[in-house]
Amino acid sequence: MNVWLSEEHTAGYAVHWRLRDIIHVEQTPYQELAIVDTHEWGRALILDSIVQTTEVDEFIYHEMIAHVPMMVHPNPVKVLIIGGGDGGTLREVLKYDSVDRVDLVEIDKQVIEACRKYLPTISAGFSDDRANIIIQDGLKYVKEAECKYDVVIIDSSDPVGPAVELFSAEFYRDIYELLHEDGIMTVQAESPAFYGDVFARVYHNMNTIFPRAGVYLACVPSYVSGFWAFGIASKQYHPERAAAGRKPVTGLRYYTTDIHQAAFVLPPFVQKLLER
Ligand code: AG3
Repeated sequence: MNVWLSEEHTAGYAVHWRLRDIIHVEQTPYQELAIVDTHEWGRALILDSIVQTTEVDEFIYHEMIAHVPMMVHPNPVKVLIIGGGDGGTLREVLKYDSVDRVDLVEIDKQVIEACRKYLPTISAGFSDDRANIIIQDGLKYVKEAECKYDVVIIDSSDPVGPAVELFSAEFYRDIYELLHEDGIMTVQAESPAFYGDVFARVYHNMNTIFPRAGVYLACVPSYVSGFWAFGIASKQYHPERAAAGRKPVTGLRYYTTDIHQAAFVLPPFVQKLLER
């Protein structure tokens, strides 16, 4: 099969993925959803022609968005994930015995259904009894929810259309209210190389609401530029290192407590994006 998926990153830069197979395509009320099989990256979830996750490198993104906050908190019990319909972040959070419930709020139930069917290694966490799936708009959920969380993770798609609000200070304020007094939030913050304005905006918005805010980096090869950022905001704990004496769960392939600290070291050009 000589079919290529073309992912346009900017008006002048695109990446092409040669496909082995198109496994599933459907139009949901929110987006065009596809599961494809690639040559070197395994299967991938594609939403509106944007690669959201691939079987080969998803562990990097999911370990870094989940284990950094989970290791800063000394004893996370209740966790909220906004988005994350593929289940990768959920799978990582469920690795902690201290966790007794994870609420996952995803707007598009068809993403969850397709990932459960076609991406079983990523979506395995959905069958865990501690996973509570809520099909709702995350913006609405955080305004109305009454329970409190130790860790909130925003695993969103790019800030396009309705997802724009998931990067706003107002949304972060609602999450602040949902966190316990020592709670922590992490967000995916796009590429500092290509979307420096989004990345800087995430940081400043977090900084206006939370006493501590930081950003950290990881290499996620299948994402735009491969150079990816996360934002972390904390009410109390210092986000740049794991809580004293805390040991990572076994079997991780990217996260270590040394990587955790190293990820917060920013090259000067990235640091500069954060200056106002
Ligand atoms: N979360 C962030 C994907 C952003 C990718 N953007 C891009 N390639 N332009 C995806 C969900 C992973 N659980």
